Amino acid sequence: MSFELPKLGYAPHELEPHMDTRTVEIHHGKHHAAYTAKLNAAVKEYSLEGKSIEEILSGVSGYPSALRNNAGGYYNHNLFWKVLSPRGGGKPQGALATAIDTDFGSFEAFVEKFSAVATARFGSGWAWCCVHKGGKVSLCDTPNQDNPLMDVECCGKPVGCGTPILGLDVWEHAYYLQYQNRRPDYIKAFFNMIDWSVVSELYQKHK
Ligand code: MN3
Repeated sequence: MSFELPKLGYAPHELEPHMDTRTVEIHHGKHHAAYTAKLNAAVKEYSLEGKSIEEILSGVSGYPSALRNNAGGYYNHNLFWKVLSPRGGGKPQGALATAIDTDFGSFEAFVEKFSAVATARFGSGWAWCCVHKGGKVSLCDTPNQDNPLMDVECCGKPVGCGTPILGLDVWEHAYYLQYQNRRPDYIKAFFNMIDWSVVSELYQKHK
């Protein structure tokens, strides 16, 4: 039993014009696929067969960086593709919308703060919106393929940044072909692809 590269819920060209076909093909078919293959090799090497990806992430600090980088790369990209949709955009509804209004003031303020976090992440990494037990939502960012589920520092804390419900890949491989160095344009485009019904489901599941 090994981890599988999840199929996309859309054809690569369907995220146009927000994300170009070639970027989706390379990002999913090469980068994400490579993280998946290397994760499976690390799982075998460290005898972690049968553990869920969440279990592996919660203990990565005890293993060499090959496990941290590839378990993170696998989980992070799974979430990334899952929350995108050709029918994305708009705003969240229901309990998630209420939580965002409570914790950020408004959806517009949330978008502004998330974009600022994603823009400020130096070099390669991720910007996250996470949910906490009780329903609060918060933002954080991590370097490389780290994420808030790992038992490594996030936001200066050892644990406690919550469970990701939305993740934005700000590695250059995620946007360079289409946007070159214009990361802020890519971040704007991201909000035109988010399927808020999927993010809401994750919110309900993990709050
Ligand atoms: Mn990536």
